[in-house]
Amino acid sequence: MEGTGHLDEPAQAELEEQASKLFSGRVDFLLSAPQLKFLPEPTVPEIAFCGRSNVGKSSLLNALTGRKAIARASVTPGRTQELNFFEVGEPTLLRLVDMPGYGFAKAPPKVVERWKELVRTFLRGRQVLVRTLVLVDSRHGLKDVDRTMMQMLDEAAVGYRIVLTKTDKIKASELDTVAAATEAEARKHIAAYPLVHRTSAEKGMGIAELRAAVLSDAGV
Ligand SMILES: Nc1nc2c(ncn2[C@@H]2O[C@H](COP(=O)(O)OP(=O)(O)O)[C@@H](O)[C@H]2O)c(=O)[nH]1
Ligand SMILES: [Mg+2]
Repeated sequence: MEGTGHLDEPAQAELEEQASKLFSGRVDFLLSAPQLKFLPEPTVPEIAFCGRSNVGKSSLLNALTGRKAIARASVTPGRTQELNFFEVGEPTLLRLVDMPGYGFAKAPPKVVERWKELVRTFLRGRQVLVRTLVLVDSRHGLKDVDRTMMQMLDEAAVGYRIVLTKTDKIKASELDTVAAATEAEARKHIAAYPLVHRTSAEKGMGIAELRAAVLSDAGV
């Protein structure tokens, strides 16, 4: 999808330039919150990232911030149950929140319940959370665990963008099909942005536009 969807070309280019400057500046890991009592003070707008384990979340965070390893890629899939906070800007203008991955194979029901509880409470109670990005592997499209996540976001009234990842791995025609199907489903969700983002952390596709969208969502 094209940037924020409602800007003319010069305005979009300027927003991308501004976003690129911001994200190439200060980006620091702040803290990791295994429980909600460890959340940082809600002082700036936050944008959260979520998706199935292995969807490419760490890689996307690294691509957005132009870092090699701000977020560790593939530690042990499904093991991380913390919310990781990163601060962007000097002084801090916004935070990125790396949410625990979901849909990992053979997770014990207790782990899944714990994940749901943590995420649901965070989504409902976090006043500064302005947007969530739901990452979806473009090779697979939406899965039931993504739909569960989307429903939780609808219920918490947290607006979200669906971001297709790893688009370098499929043909353009296949990407069009997946994007269309995903958008058709997004339109049925109250809190979903109707257009999907197409990204490749590997090739850099869609990254500048997504950065601009994040900046615009943060309203800074
Ligand atoms: N080809 C390709 N591979 C990717 C892309 N993004 C992530 N990957 C690979 O997918 C795997 C999982 O990525 P990671 O960022 O660790 O996923 P996470 O578990 O969601 O944080 C790694 O082997 C990455 O190298 C991409 O845009 N293109
Ligand atoms: Mg990761």
